[in-house]
Amino acid sequence: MSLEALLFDVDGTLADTERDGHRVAFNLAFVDAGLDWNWSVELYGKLLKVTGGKERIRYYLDEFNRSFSRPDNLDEFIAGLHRAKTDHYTALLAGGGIPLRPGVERLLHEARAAGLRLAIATTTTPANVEALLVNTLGRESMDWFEVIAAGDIVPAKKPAPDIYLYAMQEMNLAPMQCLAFEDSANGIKSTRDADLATIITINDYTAEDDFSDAVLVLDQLGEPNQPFHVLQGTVNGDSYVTIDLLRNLHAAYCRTANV
Ligand code: XBP
Ligand code: MG
Repeated sequence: MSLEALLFDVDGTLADTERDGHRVAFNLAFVDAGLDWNWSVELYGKLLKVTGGKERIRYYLDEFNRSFSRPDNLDEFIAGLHRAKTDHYTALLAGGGIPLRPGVERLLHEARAAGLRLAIATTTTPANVEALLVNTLGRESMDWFEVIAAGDIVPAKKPAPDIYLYAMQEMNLAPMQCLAFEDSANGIKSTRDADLATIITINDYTAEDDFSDAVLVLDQLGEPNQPFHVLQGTVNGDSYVTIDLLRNLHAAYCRTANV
């Protein structure tokens, strides 16, 4: 089976958005609401166990702030905090706050030139994806992705496979025709259960995660003048991710899977 499409996670994969983007925006929303909550860099690493901002706030209350006296309508309270957080996050990105990770823009251009189809599969809110793409690649980049599967579009967020299954269904593609790009344990659980071959680029929050199911684990996608470091898997002398490398990885994966 030939490689037809690349499916990308957003947070941590396209850009390092968590520590200096989402975390900061949550804290600003807490200040707006008159709350004394502050999510430190370290605490946020623990909170990342749960994907989705609303789900993360609830997890924080359940596990790290049990003494907080909850309002009667907790769902609406959390939804309000999360709306404010999204406003802060998109404003941070509009200010040019977060660049794409090395190799991302180059690889997207090369994939388009090679005729590969592109999609996004993320737990983050659609407005956040748009803010990142528009402010790093320009508004036209929204059209590069055939499907932008994001946020509450599926009820079960990562580590459930649903968001990837949704994207592939919309594109009428089978897992064996795709490669996925992820950065985290929750991400690879989601791709693995969607039967997708996955390339991981780690970041500070995910470096110790279990990526034994990945076809390749890298520190970053790399550029001609900025070689990647291979942390797991094999490349044949490549120093940055190219379409040829992806086709080779995909072919090897198909051979192993006997398709
Ligand atoms: C990303 C997330 C998101 C963001 C917050 O996970 O966990 O929840 O942190 O986004 P992944 P929202 O990279 O695995 O998709 O606040 O918009 O929900
Ligand atoms: Mg991620």
